[in-house]
Amino acid sequence: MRTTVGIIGAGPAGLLLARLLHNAGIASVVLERRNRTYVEHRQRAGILEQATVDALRAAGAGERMDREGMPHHGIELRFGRRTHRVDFPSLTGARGVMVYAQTEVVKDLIALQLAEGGPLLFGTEVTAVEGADSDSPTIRYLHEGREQTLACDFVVGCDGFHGVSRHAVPTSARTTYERSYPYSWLGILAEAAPVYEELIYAHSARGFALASMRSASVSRLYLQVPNGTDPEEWHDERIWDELDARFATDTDPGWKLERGPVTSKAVLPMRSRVTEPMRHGRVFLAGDAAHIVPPTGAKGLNLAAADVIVLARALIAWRRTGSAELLDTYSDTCLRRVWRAEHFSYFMTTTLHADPAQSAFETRLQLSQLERVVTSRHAAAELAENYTGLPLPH
Ligand code: RFL
Ligand code: PHB
Repeated sequence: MRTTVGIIGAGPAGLLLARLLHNAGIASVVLERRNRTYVEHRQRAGILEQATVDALRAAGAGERMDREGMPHHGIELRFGRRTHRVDFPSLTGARGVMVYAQTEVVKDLIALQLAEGGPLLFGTEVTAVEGADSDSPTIRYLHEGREQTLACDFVVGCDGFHGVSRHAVPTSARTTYERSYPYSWLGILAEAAPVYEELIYAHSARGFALASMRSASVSRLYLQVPNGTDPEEWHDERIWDELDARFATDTDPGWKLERGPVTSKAVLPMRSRVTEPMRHGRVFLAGDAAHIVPPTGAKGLNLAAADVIVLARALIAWRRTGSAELLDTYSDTCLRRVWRAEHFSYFMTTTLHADPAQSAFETRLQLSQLERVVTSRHAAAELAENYTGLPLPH
């Protein structure tokens, strides 16, 4: 088989790239290791930045998002047993975010790809990418038990944290920067109406907690837990009690979450990692294949979308004019935004979590920083600009 752009991975990065290329008349093939049901039900992100929302709409993939997604104009920060609101539009010049789950973005993009786009092969495991330095890199993959190859003009590795495409960049040409964190998240989905209108990020002596949502009747909630925690140690009542304790305030002592059946429960490690550069020859990396952030800043999916928007523009320019200029600047352009999001995610994570090794002095610094965010317009605007997302490069 032969195509213009071989895309490895049908997560948000691979699927959005395929859609953007299709809209510009550029052929691609998407190869995905898992089956469709698995990909459509993997519980992950929930927050879309303004630029991601705009890009999905422009790509013709925003119809259900605009019907079912929930626009949010701020977040709540709880600390010191008090609650504060950070208002996005007044701090950022009318920017906001959309609560619309990654599962739904992926479902929408898969449906469009299967109806209108090029081949999308599920159950297809890529084993290697060869010839990155040549004019025709090749993807080796296993499909229905047979090894096959896909010859491409370009290969884009959108295969996430555990993918293989990163290895197409020789170790001598790549540098990885990383950090792990001394805590994880226990994430649950519950059939319970959110009793809050906006997301609540809580700093407490008992650890971090986050209240998010999926719809008017489904809550998505997270608790900081020690690394290595077995989710089975946390029966439902223990989770609800702990969430209530971490969100408690002195001003509204009766405030409690609505409880309901917990339908999914998982422990997620927290990591930061960047691989540079995001390109070697005719192989490009995008999304989690190139960089990971801890989820506290809600940036992972949005960075994945930003990468492929920049890359699609570069491939379209190459096709129309023959110029490789934007392909050559792809990695640097993305990495500037990636490092900003890495810093913001690190800031949100380390300011809101209780590191088991942290001293009382460090806890007071966290509280002082949070106090600054809610009392200084400049500090609040810094958070709001980063959270709603910096504009995409032109
Ligand atoms: P994905 O989604 O991991 O997709 C990669 C795809 O590649 C496939 N694959 C292969 N296919 C073929 N051959 C191989 N050898 C392959 N190896 C892998 C995989 O099966 C998969 O389908 O990467 P992508 O597209 O870069 O998207 C990244 C996002 O998924 C990720 O950054 C976000 O989910 C991160 N994240 C959040 N991001 C946000 O922007 N906002 C949020 O609110 C947010 N919350 C979260 C999150 C991530 C979380 N977890 C689970 C780490 C909350 C959580 C709990
Ligand atoms: C989510 O809704 O899953 C979510 C929201 C905000 C985050 C992380 C996850 O920072």
